[in-house]
Amino acid sequence: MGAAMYKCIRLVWLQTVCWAFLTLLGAPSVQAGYLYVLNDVDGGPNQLYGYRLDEADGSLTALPGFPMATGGNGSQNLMSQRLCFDASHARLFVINGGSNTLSAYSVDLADGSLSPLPFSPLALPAGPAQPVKRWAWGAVAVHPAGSPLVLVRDQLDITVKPGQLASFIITATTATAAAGNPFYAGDYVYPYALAFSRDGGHVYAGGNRDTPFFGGYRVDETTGVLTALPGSPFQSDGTWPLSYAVDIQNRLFLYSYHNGSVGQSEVYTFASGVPTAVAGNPFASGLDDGIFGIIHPAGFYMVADRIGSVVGVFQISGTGAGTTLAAVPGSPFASGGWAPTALALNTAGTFLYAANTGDRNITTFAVNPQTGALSIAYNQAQYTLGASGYITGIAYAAPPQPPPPGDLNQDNAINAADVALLARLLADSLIASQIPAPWNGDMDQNGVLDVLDLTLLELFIGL
Ligand SMILES: [Ca+2]
Ligand SMILES: [Ca+2]
Repeated sequence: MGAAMYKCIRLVWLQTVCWAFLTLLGAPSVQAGYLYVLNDVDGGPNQLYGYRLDEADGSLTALPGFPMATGGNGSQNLMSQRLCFDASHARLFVINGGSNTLSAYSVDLADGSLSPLPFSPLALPAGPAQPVKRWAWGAVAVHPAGSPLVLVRDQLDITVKPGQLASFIITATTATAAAGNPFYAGDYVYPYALAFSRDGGHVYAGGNRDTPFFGGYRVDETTGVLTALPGSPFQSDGTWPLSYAVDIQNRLFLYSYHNGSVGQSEVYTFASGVPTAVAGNPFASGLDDGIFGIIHPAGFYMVADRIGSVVGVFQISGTGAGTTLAAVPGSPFASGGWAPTALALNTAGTFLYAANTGDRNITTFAVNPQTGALSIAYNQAQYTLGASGYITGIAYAAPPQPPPPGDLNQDNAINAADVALLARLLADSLIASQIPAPWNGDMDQNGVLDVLDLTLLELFIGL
């Protein structure tokens, strides 16, 4: 067996072991999570569906009081990110495309009920042209620390600079527009999808048209101001770059069309937020219409294929520029409904939820954490999420995760900065009581901080 292959296998093993540690750490305090789904009603009142999860078997129980109207109208737009959850403050945000507003809620994690925040509904920056649906805001995402909140749109009007972002500083009682709202996305950047880097310092958008360009922006966490990164817009290998997801090693995953026709997945590493394609880019996907991406904690990139009504699962191997993606055996997996548009995972990573816009139902997949294989555990009846409308967002809501072992500086990513901190702890021979409690470098969770932990951490990020 070659050294490279051996290292690769060791890394896969390590990724799974680290995920198992995460699950174990979370186990004593596992609290049932909730699932919210948006039925986007073109020109009518948007409907929010709410469910309590059974974290043991993945089943869904409708919450009392749902579906509930968001207080704003929808617009079809066939979007997939019009709903997002801020785990750090238990807040839920919903775009009402037809009313050009944002509904914002505080989620009671004891019973799943929603209470509007004082600034809800928030008026969003107006567009330059009618009709409304041609310039409606398409996607929303929130900084890992809860602020700012960023929205994107492609106005589908090439007579004006069409791609825009908007940013708001969020508190418990206020939403303040960043100076300069809305921001120009950049030439040939037509936002459909949106994702933050792990530390929230940067945000990425693009994917609504057949250009290879996507934008990257620096996020000022105090003012909310977004500034194009040097070199933005960036060029992907294919067109329509979307389905963004960023993993714990701060790598960007996306889906695009090689030569405008063949679906593929891509990986980028960041240097000060600027993306660089990994050496093996792009990777075969076996998908046709990847529309939404999510990272499973055991090291899988999962993509909903709307036209194919399937979900692709790709094993992430290697690190840094040597990162590769390969479809797991059995991928893609048939969804339990027509046209999945968005995905959500529970905290433990044991269940994947696909929102199918064609049949307006949710498929519950059980996830095999060793292989990444999906099997349907439950499937809602057709039209459970309404007799009409489009499903344009799904969000899992639960208390925030404890920081994983290895993220010593608590910036949500595991990288060289954490290795440097751990090396310093060991070099200084600090005893346990001298180490700041959140500096969790005990990778093998044996209660002892030693050189083995440093080796594990270095292996994990490929040093
Ligand atoms: Ca870190
Ligand atoms: Ca240890």
